[in-house]
Amino acid sequence: MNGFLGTGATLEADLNLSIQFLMGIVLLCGMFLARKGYYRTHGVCQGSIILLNLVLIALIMLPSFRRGVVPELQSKFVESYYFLPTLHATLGTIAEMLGLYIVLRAGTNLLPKALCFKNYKIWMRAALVVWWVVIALGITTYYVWYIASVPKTVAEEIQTPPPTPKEAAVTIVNYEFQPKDLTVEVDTTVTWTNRGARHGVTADDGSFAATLKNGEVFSYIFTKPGRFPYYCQFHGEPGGPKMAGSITVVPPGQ
Ligand SMILES: [Cu+2]
Repeated sequence: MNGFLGTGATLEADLNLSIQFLMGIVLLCGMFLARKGYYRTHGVCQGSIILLNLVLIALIMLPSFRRGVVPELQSKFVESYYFLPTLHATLGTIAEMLGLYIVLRAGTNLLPKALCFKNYKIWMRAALVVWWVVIALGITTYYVWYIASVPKTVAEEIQTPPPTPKEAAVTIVNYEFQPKDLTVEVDTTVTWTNRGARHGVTADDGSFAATLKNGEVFSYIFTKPGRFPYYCQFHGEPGGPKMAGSITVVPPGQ
């Protein structure tokens, strides 16, 4: 399902981005609460944000990182597409742990004396700065994943003539090819349009291969009858069952 920010990102990604940004603002407000002497409200405010963030990490960010980044991390670490989310995830983990530590120290008596810091201001300010650096990295990751290359605007798409019988379309959305299995006549041009993070379209028999960022398209003309399975080289493998699809090509008039 597409999100509400109009970038072609998933609803999850849009929700997460918006909530993270709002949480950063709430943390800043929480800082002013402490300055004014409302320590209890301050504690509840910052503590809730840190716990809410833990939920978002578990439900959205960690799964997305494991799906989109981990499989390609070793070979493509230097690319901003993989490097930025990795830096974001590393610093984000540190920020979350720092936050939990401060909550334990300031809000409970659970920590042994040796682990208790004295200078609240320094620890809390450092955590807030790291937290905002992480938010900035998260926004940059969102930009690189979903906005950096969107060559076609919606307006251009509307001007594109409707597909003739010899053209067919597959949309890549939410880690799926839609439709997953498509039947076309010989000499049909099939066009894949990516409406998500980076994906691939690779024939099992190697006859075509492409990598598509969000908004990019790839076309291939099928000139011979047969069944042509393909997969995403980032999130699937030949034969499925993960991210894969097939084009069945039949003689004209069938
Ligand atoms: Cu994919």
